[in-house]
Amino acid sequence: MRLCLRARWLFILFVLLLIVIGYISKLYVRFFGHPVEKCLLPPNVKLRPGNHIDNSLDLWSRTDVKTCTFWGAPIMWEGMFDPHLYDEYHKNMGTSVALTVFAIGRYLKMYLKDFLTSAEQHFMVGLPVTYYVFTDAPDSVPAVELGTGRTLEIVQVQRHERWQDVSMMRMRTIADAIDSRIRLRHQYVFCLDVDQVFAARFGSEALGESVALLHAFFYLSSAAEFTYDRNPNSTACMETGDFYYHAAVFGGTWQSVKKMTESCDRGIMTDKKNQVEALWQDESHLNKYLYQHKPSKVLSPEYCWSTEVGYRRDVRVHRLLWAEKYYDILRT
Ligand code: 5GW
Ligand code: MN
Repeated sequence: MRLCLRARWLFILFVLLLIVIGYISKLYVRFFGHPVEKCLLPPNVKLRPGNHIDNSLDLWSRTDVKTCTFWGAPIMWEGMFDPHLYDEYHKNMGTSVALTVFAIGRYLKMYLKDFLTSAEQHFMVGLPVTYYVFTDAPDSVPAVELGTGRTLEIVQVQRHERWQDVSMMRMRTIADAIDSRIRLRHQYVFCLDVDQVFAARFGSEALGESVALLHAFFYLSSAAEFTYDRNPNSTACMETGDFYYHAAVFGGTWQSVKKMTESCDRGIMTDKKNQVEALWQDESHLNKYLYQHKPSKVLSPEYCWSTEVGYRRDVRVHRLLWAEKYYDILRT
């Protein structure tokens, strides 16, 4: 009887202790931030200045996903940001955005029209945007009705024989276009694959110093599963990394996209000289660069989702969707 009574008291005491510990840790997180994120932040990390728009992000509004990298870059998920606040901010700042897209060979007829039409509905609506369409067939670019302040420029490029080269030459071409046209007119550049369709807001919250996208296939995977280039003869070779980024969407200020694309191009050219090609061509080089030069903002897979992955509760919005691949027709 005595023993039973003592056990009961001990049990009550134990429960009380748990409640107190839980409460203290909650208070700690509230006032000092998440202990894990906190201790992993390198001491020399450059924090955002006090008036930065990204300070309006609510990293705690989503507890089901990772909303911040260990180096302090936000990972953008639905619910974390106020779209109106971002749009107002960028309208006041006079922000103008360049969107580069390549439509070469059969990709033009297959994808460009839907890409542009859907971008008019969802990409940076309300901001001035110029589409830079790189193509080998300027006369075949479809006429698409554009909103006010939005324009389209066609840039003729040479068509490469190998599809791998079509994909890789984009880095050099984007860097050149930034030099010759973009840097005089736009603060930001986004570089996108054409084989995708916008389906919901892809707005000004995505703008940042340097922006990279989590690949829909790998956003829950660990570093060992990432399909980095592992060939030591390639300049893109990497043992480990932070994330697997998808080259179908990247961006940032023109200055940082210029550095990014030039560096990837240098890697690609060095590899060519050494007669090696990285596993996923330009994407492998981009991943290497972003491991060495951490992006200031990371986009969740909402910003480029593939329905092939299936339903995921954490991906609440599909802002951009992979279009169907017709590899049998297109890669011949
Ligand atoms: C054609 C065959 C194989 C691979 C690429 C091409 C190809 C790509 C092309 O013939 N024309 C072209 O404009 N591209 C551009 O490169 C498109 O903007 C395309 O979205 C981008 C990357 O190629 P994708 O989309 O086939 O690559 P994945 O990684 O999405 O499969
Ligand atoms: Mn693609």
